[in-house]
Amino acid sequence: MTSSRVANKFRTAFNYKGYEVTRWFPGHMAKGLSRMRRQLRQVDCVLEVHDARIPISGRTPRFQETLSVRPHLLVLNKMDLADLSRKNEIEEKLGRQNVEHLTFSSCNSFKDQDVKQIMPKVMEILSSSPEYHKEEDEDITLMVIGIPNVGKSSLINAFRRMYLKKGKATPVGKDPGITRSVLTKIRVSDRPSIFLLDTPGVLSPNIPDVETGFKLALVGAIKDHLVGEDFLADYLLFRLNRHENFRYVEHYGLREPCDQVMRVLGHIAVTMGKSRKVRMDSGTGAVIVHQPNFQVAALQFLRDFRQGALGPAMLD
Ligand SMILES: Nc1nc2c(ncn2[C@@H]2O[C@H](COP(=O)(O)OP(=O)(O)OP(=O)(O)O)[C@@H](O)[C@H]2O)c(=O)[nH]1
Ligand SMILES: [Mg+2]
Repeated sequence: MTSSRVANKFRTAFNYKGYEVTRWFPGHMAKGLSRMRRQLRQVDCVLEVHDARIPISGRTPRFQETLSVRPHLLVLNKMDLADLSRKNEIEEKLGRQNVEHLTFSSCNSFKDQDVKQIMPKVMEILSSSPEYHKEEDEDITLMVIGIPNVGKSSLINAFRRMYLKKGKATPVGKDPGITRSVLTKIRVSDRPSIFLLDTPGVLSPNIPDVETGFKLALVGAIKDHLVGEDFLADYLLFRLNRHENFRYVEHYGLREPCDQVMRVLGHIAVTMGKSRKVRMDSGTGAVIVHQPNFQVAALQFLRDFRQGALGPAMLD
């Protein structure tokens, strides 16, 4: 069967009816944003980090409004997890949204090739900025901003590793909302003398639509329970099939691609040996039956996707 004939069997649109994404704008985000605004005067350039798998959606409009008074570089990070076959189209779209300076990076590899290009770009942007007048030995301060979990703190640690040969200065973690303390100033280079301000991930107080919420949750920028793991797993399956990315079939040992999430999750749960006991009424009394643990399977499916085990992704 050719891949396009296989794809015809699948949903061509996801039915969002009845789905909701719970609002998530905790106090540390509001506080963070107002502190960031106040500190702007000391900042020479803003590095906005975003996830390369959602290059267009999910950026916070408030950043653009309030922080755009400073030179700006958009860093699309986690490129190791992204399908960048439509890179030119992405660059054009962002150009139309007034993104003048853009670069891609991955801070998961110790080669740091892509991270190495960032500082020279920043220097280029600064030297072409009309307001920028600095002596050679003056400190340069960059503020790293972005939504949660895109790799802001990882990027800072990568710079330190690269330029100072020093270990982690700011904690990173797989869940969104790791950096909470506002504006930690971290030295990343001696010559030139460069400091980076790490900031907490900040979302829009209201996520504009359910689809954006699903995309943000899939890349781990918001917590799963705001959408619901089972809905999210269904959305992931829809996206994989829609893009004819059938790596999951081999990864989980399925016979063929499938558009029914419960069947896929049931198979994953059985392969993992995960079942749960459920009380059922048999008509003559309650009996305990063993069912596949769909919840555990959904979490595994999401985890595998986020780690790149199901292939590179592009959600926009
Ligand atoms: N695959 C991959 N993972 C990355 C990359 N950069 C960061 N990560 C991982 O993404 C997760 C989040 O990284 P952080 O640096 O804590 O992200 P953050 O933007 O500072 O997150 P908050 O502080 O929660 O806003 C961690 O598990 C990192 O190891 C990358 O380029 N590729
Ligand atoms: Mg952080």
